[in-house]
Amino acid sequence: MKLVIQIPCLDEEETLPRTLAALPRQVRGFDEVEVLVIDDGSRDATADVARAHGVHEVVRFPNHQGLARAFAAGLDHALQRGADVIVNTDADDQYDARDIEALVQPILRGEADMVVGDRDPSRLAHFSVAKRALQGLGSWAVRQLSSTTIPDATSGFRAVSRAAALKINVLSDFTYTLETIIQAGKKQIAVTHVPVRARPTERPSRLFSGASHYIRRSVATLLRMYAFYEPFKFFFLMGGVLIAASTLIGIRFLYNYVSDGGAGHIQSLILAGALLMIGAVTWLFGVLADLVGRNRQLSEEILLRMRRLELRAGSGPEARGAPPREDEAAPRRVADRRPR
Ligand SMILES: Nc1nc2c(ncn2[C@@H]2O[C@H](COP(=O)(O)OP(=O)(O)O)[C@@H](O)[C@H]2O)c(=O)[nH]1
Ligand SMILES: [Mg+2]
Repeated sequence: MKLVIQIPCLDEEETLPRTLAALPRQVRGFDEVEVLVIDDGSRDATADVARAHGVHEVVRFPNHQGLARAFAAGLDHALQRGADVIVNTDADDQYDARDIEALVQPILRGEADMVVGDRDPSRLAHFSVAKRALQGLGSWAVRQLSSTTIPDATSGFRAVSRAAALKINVLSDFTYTLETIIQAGKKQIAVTHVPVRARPTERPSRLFSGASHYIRRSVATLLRMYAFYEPFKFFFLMGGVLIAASTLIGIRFLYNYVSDGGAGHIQSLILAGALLMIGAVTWLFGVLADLVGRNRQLSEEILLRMRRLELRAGSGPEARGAPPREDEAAPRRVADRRPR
């Protein structure tokens, strides 16, 4: 069994040595522990610092591509290295590396394929009241959308099994945290959480430039995720609001028509008609978006099979001819073929 610990980094030369020094060299249940650093085009010496501290692989982007891409690239490289379990942690030493052992346990016991470290943000003294409230709200929205019970959705301290890492497709170009939980919920990836310790970090966030940036990006991410994973509901709701408004205005027109002949209220009639049409078209969009969504499911299935074939040609359990896990999906005649 191999554990790969991945750390996405942006300009982390200062805190990375401390983070790396704290990582466990051995973890119960694993024969090997490796460290992978993804340097997202840092302008400081992050990659050199990582190499100097003996990490097993540094993936360096020539330009800045964002945390979500770095996370996804990390999963890809960890899979290529033959990881059975992948742990993601932050470079700012926020998460206590001693908790890695607890984080991987639900996967080792076969109870989950994704484990999110729960910092209990409502009680984190070093978070401001506003940050705690925002995180609480964001986590609540993610729970609604994903039908999971994850209390701390923005936590970057996570463990994912090989099977889950193969299935996850990060599409956001901002952060992976919310999207991966929603995907886990939608793709029937068993997800759970364990309590972890978190330390205050003094350095400014690399991810957000301030509270308003944080809110804008999080709301945009959640709205997009909702449209993406529940397209029919999303457009049905939007169309419903328009049609409800059209009905109210229409009733107002009818009332005026009956009471005083409707003279001078023709604008209401036009507005009601226009809203009704836009609402109906929005519902039609919902049907289209639903069909597109089905198509995406097929594409994701193809991607999953391709990843397996790719990995089979390279290294890792697939290359050694290990059969895919039972629950990884339905009949897979192509993927099940032994390598020649
Ligand atoms: N690759 C990459 N990593 C990032 C980016 N922004 C933040 N990170 C890394 O993601 C982790 C969490 O970032 P941090 O600034 O601590 O976020 P916060 O704790 O949510 O404020 C750290 O390891 C950062 O180096 C980015 O744009 N690209
Ligand atoms: Mg941090």
